[in-house]
Amino acid sequence: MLLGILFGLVNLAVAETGLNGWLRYARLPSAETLHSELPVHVLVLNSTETSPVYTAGSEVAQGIGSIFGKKCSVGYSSGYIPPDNATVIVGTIKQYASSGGLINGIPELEADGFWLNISGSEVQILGQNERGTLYGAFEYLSLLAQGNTSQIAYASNPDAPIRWINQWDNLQGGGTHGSVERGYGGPSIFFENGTVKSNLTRAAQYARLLASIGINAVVVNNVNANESMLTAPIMDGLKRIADVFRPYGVQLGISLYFASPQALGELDTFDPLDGAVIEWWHNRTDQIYKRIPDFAGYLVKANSEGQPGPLTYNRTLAEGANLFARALQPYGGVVMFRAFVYDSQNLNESYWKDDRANAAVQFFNGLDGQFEDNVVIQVKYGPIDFQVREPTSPLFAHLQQTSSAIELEITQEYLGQQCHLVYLPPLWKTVLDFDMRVDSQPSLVRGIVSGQRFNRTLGGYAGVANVGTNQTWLGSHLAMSNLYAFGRLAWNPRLDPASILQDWIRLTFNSDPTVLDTITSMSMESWPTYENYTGNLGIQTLTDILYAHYGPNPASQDNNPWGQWTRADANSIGMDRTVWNGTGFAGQYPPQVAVMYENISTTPDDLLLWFHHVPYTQHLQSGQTVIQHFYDAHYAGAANAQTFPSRWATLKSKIDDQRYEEVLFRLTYQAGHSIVWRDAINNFYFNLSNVPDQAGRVENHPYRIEAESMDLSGYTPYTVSPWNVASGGVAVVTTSNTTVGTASTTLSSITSGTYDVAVNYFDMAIGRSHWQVYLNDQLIGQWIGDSDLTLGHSPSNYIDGHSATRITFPGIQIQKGDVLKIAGTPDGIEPAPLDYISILPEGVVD
Ligand code: GCV
Repeated sequence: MLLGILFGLVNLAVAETGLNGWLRYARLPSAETLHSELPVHVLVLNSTETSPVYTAGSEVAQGIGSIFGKKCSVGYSSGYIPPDNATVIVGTIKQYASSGGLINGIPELEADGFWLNISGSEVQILGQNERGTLYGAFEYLSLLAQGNTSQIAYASNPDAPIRWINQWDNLQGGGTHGSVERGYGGPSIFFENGTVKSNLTRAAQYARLLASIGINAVVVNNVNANESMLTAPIMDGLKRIADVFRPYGVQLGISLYFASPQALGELDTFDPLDGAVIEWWHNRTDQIYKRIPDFAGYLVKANSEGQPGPLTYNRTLAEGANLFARALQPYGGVVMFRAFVYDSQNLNESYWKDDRANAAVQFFNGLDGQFEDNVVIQVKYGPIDFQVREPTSPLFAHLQQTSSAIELEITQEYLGQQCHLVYLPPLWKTVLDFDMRVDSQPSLVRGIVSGQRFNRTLGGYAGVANVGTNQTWLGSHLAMSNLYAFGRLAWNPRLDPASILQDWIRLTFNSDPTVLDTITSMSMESWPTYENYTGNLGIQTLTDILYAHYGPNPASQDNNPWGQWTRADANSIGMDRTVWNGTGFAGQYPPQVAVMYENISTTPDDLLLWFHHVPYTQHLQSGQTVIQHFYDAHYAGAANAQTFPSRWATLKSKIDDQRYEEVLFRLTYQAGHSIVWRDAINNFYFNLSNVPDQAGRVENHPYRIEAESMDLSGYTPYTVSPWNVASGGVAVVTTSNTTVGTASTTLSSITSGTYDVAVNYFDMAIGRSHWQVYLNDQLIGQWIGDSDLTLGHSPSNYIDGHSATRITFPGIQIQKGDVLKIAGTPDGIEPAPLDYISILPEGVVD
């Protein structure tokens, strides 16, 4: 069956590509019966074609036509509202009042807020501003598309003014397109050949999707920025992007390269206090605003991971941020200044007290209150870097006279790169709902970033999305729930992740109860499942941090200056971040939180190894030991991932074929890769600690046959690095680039019956090898190693945890004594690597 999926994808009848995301406006099954409750006309108040109000009117008419098959006309009024039944009135509150509309009873709205009043076929959508009107229109359509035509009247206001998307797009690097750093949905939709694309259709479609979830700005280029962003041709191109964004109320921002004046050869310094540098930035900012009057502002990564910044000149981070802030002030622009500042070269693990997690609070120490009012400090949710679990960044508690925004990573860099299903809002909520207890008072992170807790007027949310030209935007249909939920939470962080998800499912697929229940349960289980088979108890995602950030490589965390250390040795594991004996990080929190993390007994199990260095035999609050928890969690996580494909399969015929097959392909891959993860981590810690698994599972695989122990011809054993990503540490590779290798075995100790035959192999990015499986010389399956292309995760050129994968041929009849043979044909320098086969009785996973 899987073979059919692998080869059948291209032949499926064209169905839905995912391009419309959650804005499909699919015809409702109950459409006809609802016709009488629907408007027939949209009246748009005072607007020009580039205004979001105009867009709102067209969207409503188009949506009603598409969802209900009912024609809805659009009219435009410049000052008078004709009496008319069955009409949707669309405009700003101000336009409505000046057209004679009665606004008594409508609550005061905040910037970008809206009033939505649905009374049968009479509907008012009134925004505080033009953008708010469009948000109201999308809210109305979201209700309709979910079959909700109830009478309602309410005002909705965003929790925070900053609701920005960051794209890490490069001007070049993805063939003719720009590449996207940590992007898994293809190359840039904004850049090609070192400049802005001529065709910006996708940019406009993106703005439409984002407007529908309340996003009001996009920073279009990588925080590792290029100075040429500020050259005239690129600024002209940026103007074109801003022009296609504008009808959707989405403003454009850019990331800056701090040393631009020098890098462009125009000055010999970039010292932020130098008069010529100050003038240079003012001048460039003027040039941008001449082209883009509603330009949102700058995003700045400074003195981090090799980027220049104010510290290069011994200036403070505040002096650096204020340089840009002052240039933007005349225009109302904002500087998003990143708190991700650390020294990645000089951290030394042999010093017990060195700790990258301390960096942000240390670098910003004493600067609170020194930033201009239009500076917002953009803080990653945790102190390291978007790991599967981190404590909340303590910096949020230190910025009381400075606005802050939380940076969330929608693109799943350390969380499976869109090849593993991970619905992120439950993770995000652990941070947004975290109470910092500043001055022993309630201080939820969401209250801090919205500005409410410390009375700031700016602040909010930055989501690193990194969509690409792939029709699914993020590379995976199910990953789009994360983008959708980011916008919804930025608007209202009190929402429940499951209920946001269900809106998304109804809009993206349909309201069938099986569809709703299946996708909800899988998605809500997905983060704990992934955490279970990757990195537990706050040890971080145990991925390869020196290469692709994708597959397992626990050893890569330590013995380098990057500071994502685990300090695992033969007896113990974890970072001691206590004040009394460790790096002191726990003391960066306000006292009530600090005391909780300082003590092992009050530290939650899921962050134990983040804060404490303990023996593997340390008992958790759950009663289990650390090491046994590792083993059990990895088995539980991988076991749950095995259920995803069959649960998804219950949706066949309930959703369109294309999306059904594409999702099934990814979930099947995830099930296989989760076993690679499980074994790599368990083997690594078993080998290190020598503590056996109480359940006897680790390094005990009764259903496996190692390739290196089969009869080999044209294949030769190969020692894999890291050893733990291959079963037994060894794979086989062809003896040359042109030799077909075979590995055969006689199944003499098997009971005749029906089995699933799983084959673990390595799909590197350097070739398209071809494998065939024979039973007694009869072909039972074959595949080409090109899933690295289809999947879009960071490619690997090596035999490692990123390329390790599994394919399963279910329901194979095997007789005792049958001969199983794998033939591997290399391609280029990819030597058809093979790890092992498993002959699995029904229901067994190994
Ligand atoms: C854009 C991590 C990522 C980098 C990213 C950086 C950042 O280190 O791996 O790709 O750079 O964070 O957020 O600046």
